[in-house]
Amino acid sequence: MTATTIPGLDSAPTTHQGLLTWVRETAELTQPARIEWVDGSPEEWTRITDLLVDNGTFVRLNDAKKPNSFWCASDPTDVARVEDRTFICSRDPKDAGATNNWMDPDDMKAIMVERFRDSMRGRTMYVLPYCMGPLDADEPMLGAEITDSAYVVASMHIMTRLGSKALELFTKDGVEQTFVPGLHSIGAPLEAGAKDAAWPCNDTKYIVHFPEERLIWSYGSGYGGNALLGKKCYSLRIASVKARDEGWLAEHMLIAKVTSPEGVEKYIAAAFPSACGKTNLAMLEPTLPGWKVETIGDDIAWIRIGEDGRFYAVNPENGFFGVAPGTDYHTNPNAMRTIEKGGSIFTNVALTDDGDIWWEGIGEAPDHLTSWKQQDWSPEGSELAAHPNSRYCTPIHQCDTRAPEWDDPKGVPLDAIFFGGRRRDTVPLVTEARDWQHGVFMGATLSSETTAAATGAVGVVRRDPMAMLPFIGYNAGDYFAHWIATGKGADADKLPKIFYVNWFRRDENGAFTWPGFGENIRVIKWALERIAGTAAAVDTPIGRVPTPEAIDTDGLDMSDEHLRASLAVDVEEWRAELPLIEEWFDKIGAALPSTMRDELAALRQRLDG
Ligand code: GTP
Ligand code: SPV
Ligand code: MN
Repeated sequence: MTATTIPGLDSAPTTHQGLLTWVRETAELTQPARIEWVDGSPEEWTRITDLLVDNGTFVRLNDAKKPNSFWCASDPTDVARVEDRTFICSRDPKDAGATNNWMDPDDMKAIMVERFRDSMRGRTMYVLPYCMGPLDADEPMLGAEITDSAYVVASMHIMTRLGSKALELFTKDGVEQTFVPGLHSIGAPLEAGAKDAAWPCNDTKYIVHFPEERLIWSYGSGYGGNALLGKKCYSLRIASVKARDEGWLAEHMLIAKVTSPEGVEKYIAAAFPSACGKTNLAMLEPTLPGWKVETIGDDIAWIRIGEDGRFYAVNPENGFFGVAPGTDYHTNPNAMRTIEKGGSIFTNVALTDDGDIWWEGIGEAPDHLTSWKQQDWSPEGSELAAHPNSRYCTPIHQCDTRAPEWDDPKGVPLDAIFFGGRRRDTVPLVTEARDWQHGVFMGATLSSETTAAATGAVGVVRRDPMAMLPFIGYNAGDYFAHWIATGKGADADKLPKIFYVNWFRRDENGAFTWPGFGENIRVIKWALERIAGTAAAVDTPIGRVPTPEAIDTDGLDMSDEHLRASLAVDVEEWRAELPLIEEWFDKIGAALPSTMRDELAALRQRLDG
């Protein structure tokens, strides 16, 4: 079939020649049965979700419990990001660096073109124009995804500013604007008369970025960060390259507004690796009376330096794609209230017999469930009902705690940046960096146990710089240099203060030493008091940590022993980190800024001193 005979090609609602040419060429390559231009309307949501129900991909939830919401189970092999199949195909391998998979872009394209050839046969090819970040930004950050997955269409309805309003911006002021093209295919052509799978995908997966071309090609997976290309692929991997070139930062960070009982408003951002607490902190319900936390973003921050020299952060997303297990009215009541309102997609959680959702940590299990593997499940069995990386996908506009300025194109001025990881030992509850460069060192050497958010072993400690290991679109050494340069370019007293936190330290019985969640406001309070110059700290070899008295423990139900254990800096444990940091720096190689080695040498000296 030549593309001109594919239904839908002629009905393009745009005159943008670049977009039209790309759509036509992609249709000729992938040979879909029809083409649909996605408009992002509520009618379209209804039509697409109905289609997904008819196809057996979605189960409509009980309207009385979760209105306009859907349960979905993926193929059991397609449940998380695939880091070993994710590539940065820069022209020069040096530009991908030691932390990314690399292949020559021409070689990669030759392989992938054969994968994409005829890959949409029998399917609908959807064209999704979208905008990451506010539509009224000076430079709207446009993208277009071509996909053969209706699940992706429904999810992008929630996660991005999708459809007609974004498409209008493609020809803003009569000028054809640039956009990031993302081609996605699940790699499962549907032969005539064949019955479709509920979650079609391919055993072979490629998640590929061409940074110089600002281009994304994704094949074989329908899941989350592999397939919703506006999220990690665009807003982190491609955006980080653009940010390097233009002097800003694209980071894996939540953004929140914190108001004290005195009414002082501060903005914070925090980078924690996947499944390490961003969404929970972004929606935190403070246990300290009078404190208020409002949500601006829960996963990604684009940070630009304003005319006044401060760091302004914008959330490019429009919804939450949050980890379900562990979420309940005690840990994250605001997430619960958000999803209760409906319009949500639940992937790989369990389904109750009365058409509601369930997961580990949401309360007592009913006697019978349909597990994420679509099997009968009862509490007596040993299998998990929900996959550990099961997710809710829900619109940000129905989150009661969203800050009024959440979609201000200017962004919000950051007062503090928190780096954090999941470590059962070594890393104390909170440490304040001495200065910007020391803070960058803390971020660059951040370590965390791997989680179910990516395929592979769980619980293995690895370096995850700025929580960006799987998302830096270029050389990690250059990325650290960019962080240092960004700080140098800004007014020193306007720089956000940097802190390093760990909610996940454990005692000898394996229990968390710190209660976490809503109690984390106590740590934020200390950090903001440090900025104001009113809280006490002790200087340790790794940075400044609170004295136990400096943490507000009013009304906190926890032993003094656990508090001290949370805050402890154990010199021997930190000495054991040194060779690991050394090894990590050796891996990064020549691109590592010498200041990072200086920081390591200084840390070593302080630990020995
Ligand atoms: P991604 O969406 O994958 O980027 O994860 P995230 O960083 O947003 O993590 P999220 O807030 O969803 O938390 C991941 C898991 O950690 C969930 O099971 C939470 O219940 C748990 N968690 C979050 N905050 C805390 C905390 O302060 N203490 C403890 N013990 N667990 C926490
Ligand atoms: C993460 O893994 O950091 C996520 C989920 O937020 S995904 O969208 O799959 O990247
Ligand atoms: Mn999250």
